[in-house]
Amino acid sequence: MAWQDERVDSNVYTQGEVDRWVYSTCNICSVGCGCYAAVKDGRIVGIKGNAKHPTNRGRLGPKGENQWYANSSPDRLRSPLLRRADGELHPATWDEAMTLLVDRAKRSLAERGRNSVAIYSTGQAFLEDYYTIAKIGRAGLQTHLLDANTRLCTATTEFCLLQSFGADGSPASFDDVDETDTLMLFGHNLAETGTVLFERVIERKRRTGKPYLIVVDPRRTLTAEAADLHLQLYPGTNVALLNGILRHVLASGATDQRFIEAHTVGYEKMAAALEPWTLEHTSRVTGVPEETLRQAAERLGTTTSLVTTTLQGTYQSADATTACVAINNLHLVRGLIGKPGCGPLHMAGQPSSSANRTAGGVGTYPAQRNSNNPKHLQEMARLWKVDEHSLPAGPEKGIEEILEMMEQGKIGLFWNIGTNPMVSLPNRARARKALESTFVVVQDPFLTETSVVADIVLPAALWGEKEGTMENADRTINLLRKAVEPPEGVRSDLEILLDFAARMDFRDKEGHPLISYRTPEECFEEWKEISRGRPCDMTGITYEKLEKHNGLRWPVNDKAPLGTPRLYADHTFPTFAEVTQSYTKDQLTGRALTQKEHEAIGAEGRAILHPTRYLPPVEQPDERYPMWLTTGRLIWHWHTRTKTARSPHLQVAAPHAYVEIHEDDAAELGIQPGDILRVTSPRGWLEAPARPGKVVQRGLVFVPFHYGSWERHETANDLTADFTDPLSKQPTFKQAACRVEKTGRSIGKGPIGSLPPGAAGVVSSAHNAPLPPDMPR
Ligand SMILES: Nc1nc2c(c(=O)[nH]1)N[C@H]1C(S)=C(S)[C@@H](COP(=O)(O)OP(=O)(O)OC[C@H]3O[C@@H](n4cnc5c(=O)[nH]c(N)nc54)[C@H](O)[C@@H]3O)O[C@H]1N2
Ligand SMILES: Nc1nc2c(c(=O)[nH]1)N[C@H]1C(S)=C(S)[C@@H](COP(=O)(O)OP(=O)(O)OC[C@H]3O[C@@H](n4cnc5c(=O)[nH]c(N)nc54)[C@H](O)[C@@H]3O)O[C@H]1N2
Ligand SMILES: [Mo]
Repeated sequence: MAWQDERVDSNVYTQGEVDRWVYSTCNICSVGCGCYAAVKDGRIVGIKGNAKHPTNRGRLGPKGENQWYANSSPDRLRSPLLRRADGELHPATWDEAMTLLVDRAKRSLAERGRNSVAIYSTGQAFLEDYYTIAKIGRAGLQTHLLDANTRLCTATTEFCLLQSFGADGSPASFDDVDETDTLMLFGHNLAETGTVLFERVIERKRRTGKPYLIVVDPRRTLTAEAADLHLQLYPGTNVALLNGILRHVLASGATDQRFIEAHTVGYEKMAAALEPWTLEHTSRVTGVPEETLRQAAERLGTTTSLVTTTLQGTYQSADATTACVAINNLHLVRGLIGKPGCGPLHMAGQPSSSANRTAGGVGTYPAQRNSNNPKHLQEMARLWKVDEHSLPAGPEKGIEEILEMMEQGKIGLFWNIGTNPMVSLPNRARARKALESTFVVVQDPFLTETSVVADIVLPAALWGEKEGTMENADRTINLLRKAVEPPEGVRSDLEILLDFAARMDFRDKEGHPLISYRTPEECFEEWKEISRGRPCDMTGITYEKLEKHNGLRWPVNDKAPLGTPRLYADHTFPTFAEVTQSYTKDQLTGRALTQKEHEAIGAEGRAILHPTRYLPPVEQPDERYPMWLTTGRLIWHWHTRTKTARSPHLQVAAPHAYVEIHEDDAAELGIQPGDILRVTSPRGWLEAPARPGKVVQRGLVFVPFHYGSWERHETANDLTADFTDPLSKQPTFKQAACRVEKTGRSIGKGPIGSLPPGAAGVVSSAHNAPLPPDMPR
C-alpha cells in the first residue's frame, strides 16, 4: 500500500464554516491529487486534500494548496477583448468576438485552404475539451494543424512509447513505484516538480529502505540529494550514458534471453550500436566517473524490479526520443515490464497533457488511432458520420513547424487555448515575430504576456468553475466537479468550443449538427464509444464511478471494470499492423515508415528494440559562449506564474529570476552572491542576480523559466534555442550555449530568488495564514 496513513492538507481562508466541499482534482502537475474545493457564499475560499484518493491520501503540494487564489483575483478578465483600429485591445460582447472568430476561420479556409487554421491548446484543460478540439479540428475545419504546449512537455513520452510498444500510455503506474526495489529518476527533479509523489517515495524509503534511488541530472538537485546514487552527467549526454550502461548489462549476461526471444524484435541491431560504449569511453563523454557508472550498471543489471521515470531532463534534451527508447530497451532486455514494480513510467508534466494525447486534440487521432492507416480513418469517419476523405491524414505538425508556416504566410488563424507561448516557447523573439504576422485568438482567464500578439481575447473559466475529467501521468482518469459559477461574463472552454462549432454550422453526412452534446458528461459518453476496443478503452467509466472510486486507470471496460494498474501484463504489445498507433519512425532521422516497412520489422505483438545512436547537442559552448545554459522549474511556481504569482505565499517565496552558478566559476569570474549578471546566448540576453553554490556543475548555469515579463528582461526563453528532436519535434530547452558577465549592479545580501522548500509560513505550515490586506476575499 502506498501511504501508511492519511494526512489532510488544507489551506482555507474564511471566517467560520464553509458552506460546502466540492469533489475535485488538483489542476497543478501530472500527479493528479484528489482534493475538495471549499465554497462559501458562491466563491472558492480554500482547498483540502481527499483522504480517500489513492494517489495522495489527503496530501497536497504547495502549489496545489494555493491554486484557488487565482480564481478570485481582481484582474480576472470579464469580457472578450478585440484589437481595434487604434491597435489597442478593447472590451467587446461575446457575440461580436465569436462573430469575428468565425469570420476569420471561414476566410482562412476560403483563401488559404484546409490546413490554414491552427489550434494550439494545452495540457491543463479537460479530456472533454480536447476531444471537442479533435472533432472540430479534424472533422469540422479539416485541419491537421492541431498542437498544444504538450509539444514542449510530453511529446517525447508519446513518441518513445510508439517506437517501442506501438501505442501511447505509460506501462507502469504509481503502484509500481510503491513496489519497486529500484527507482531511477532520469532528468526528473521529482522533489520540486511532483512534490506529493516524491513524498510518497521518500516516506516508503524511510520506512523500509526501499527503493534504491538513482538520479540522473547534471545538477545536484534536492532530488539528487535524496538519492543513493547520483549520476551527474554533462548536459546533453543522456544517450551516451544509457548506451554505456546497456552495453555493460549485455556484456555481464544480465539479460533475460527468454523474454527477448519471445517478446521483442531488433536485438541484434540494437546491441551492435552499443559496441563503442565501453565504460571508459562513456565516462569520458558523460563526465561520470567510471566506478560510478559501473555501480549503476551493476544495480540495473541485477535488480529484480525497476521503475524508470523520465521527464524534461530527457524530453527537452538533445536526443530526447532516443534516450527514452534506450530506457525502454533496458527494461525490455531485462524483462522488467508488465510485472509488479516494473516498467518505464514516462511522465507527463501538466495535470492533463496525457488526456490531450489520448483524446486526439494534438497530433495523433483520438483513442490512439493511426492516421496513416486507412482503416483507422474509415473507423473515425464512421463514428463521426463524416466522409472519410474529408479527414486529414499524414504526419502531425509540431508548434515549431506551425511557426514556420506562419513565417511563410500559410496560417490565417491561430487559436491559442490555455497556454502562454510568449513566455513558454523557445527563442521567443522569433516566435513573437511569427505570431505578430498572424491573426491570433487567445483564450485565457487573464491578460498574459501573449496578449500582446492577440487580435481577440476570450475570457475563460478556471479550475473549480467547470466540470470535466483529466488524465494524470499514470493513466488515471479523475473527475472534477464544478464548485462555483464562473464570474459574470466568463465562459468555460467547452462552452466556447461548442458555440464556435454551432456558429460554423459543422454538419455530419446526414445533415445533423456535427456536435450534438451539450454538457461535459454527454461529451464523455460520446468519447467512450470512440475509445471502445482501443488501448485506452474507457467504456467502463462513468462520472459517478470516477467519484466513487477516486479515479480509474484506463483501460476500464468489461474485462477490467476497475481499471488497469499496469499495461502489458501478458507481454503482448500493440504492434500489430492493424492495431498500432504508428508504423514507427526511423530512429535516427525521424522519417515516418510506411506500412510495408513496418511490416518488414515483423513485430506483430512484440516490442521493438531500436539502435540508439548518440549525437551531441546541436549547440555547444565555444569561445564566444563558453558556458552551458539550462532552464527549468522551482518548487514554488507554476510555469508562467499566471496562477502562482497570484498567491501571496508563493509570490513571496520566489519573486524573481536568478542565475544558479557553481561557486568555483563564480570565484573565477569575481561574482558575489546577489551580483546582477547578464547572461547572453546567440539569441538574446537576460539579467538576474547570481546565486553561487554547488547545485549546478562547473561550466553550467541554470535559470528558472517562470519569469516572462516583457519589461524585466529576466526571461529564459529569450535565450533558449528552437532546435527540435527529429522524432517528437520537442524543443531542446535544456541545452544552449551562453556567456555570463557582471553588470556591476547587485541586489545585495539577503535571500536570492527562491526560498528553500519548507520555509516557514509558505508551505503546509501556511494553513489558515491570513491573507495580506490587498488580496481579494
Ligand atoms: N514546481 C513545479 N512543478 C511542476 C511544474 C512547474 O511549473 N512547477 N510543471 C509541471 C510540468 S508541465 C512539467 S513538464 C514537469 C517538469 O518536471 P521536471 O522535468 O522534473 O523539471 P525541470 O526543472 O524542467 O527539469 C528536470 C531536470 O532536468 C535536468 N537536466 C537538464 N539537462 C539535463 C540532461 O542533459 N540530462 C538529464 N538527465 N537531466 C537534465 C535539470 O537539471 C532539472 O533538474 O513539472 C511539473 N511540475
Ligand atoms: N525554457 C523553458 N521553457 C519551457 C519549459 C522549460 O523547462 N524551459 N517547459 C515547457 C513545458 S514542459 C511546458 S508544459 C510549458 C508550459 O507553458 P505554458 O502552457 O505557456 O504555461 P502556463 O503558465 O501553464 O500557461 C497556461 C495558461 O493557461 C491559462 N489557464 C489556466 N487555466 C485555464 C483554463 O481552464 N482555460 C484556459 N483557456 N486557460 C487557462 C493560464 O492563465 C496561462 O496563461 O512551458 C514549456 N517551456
Ligand atoms: Mo510540461
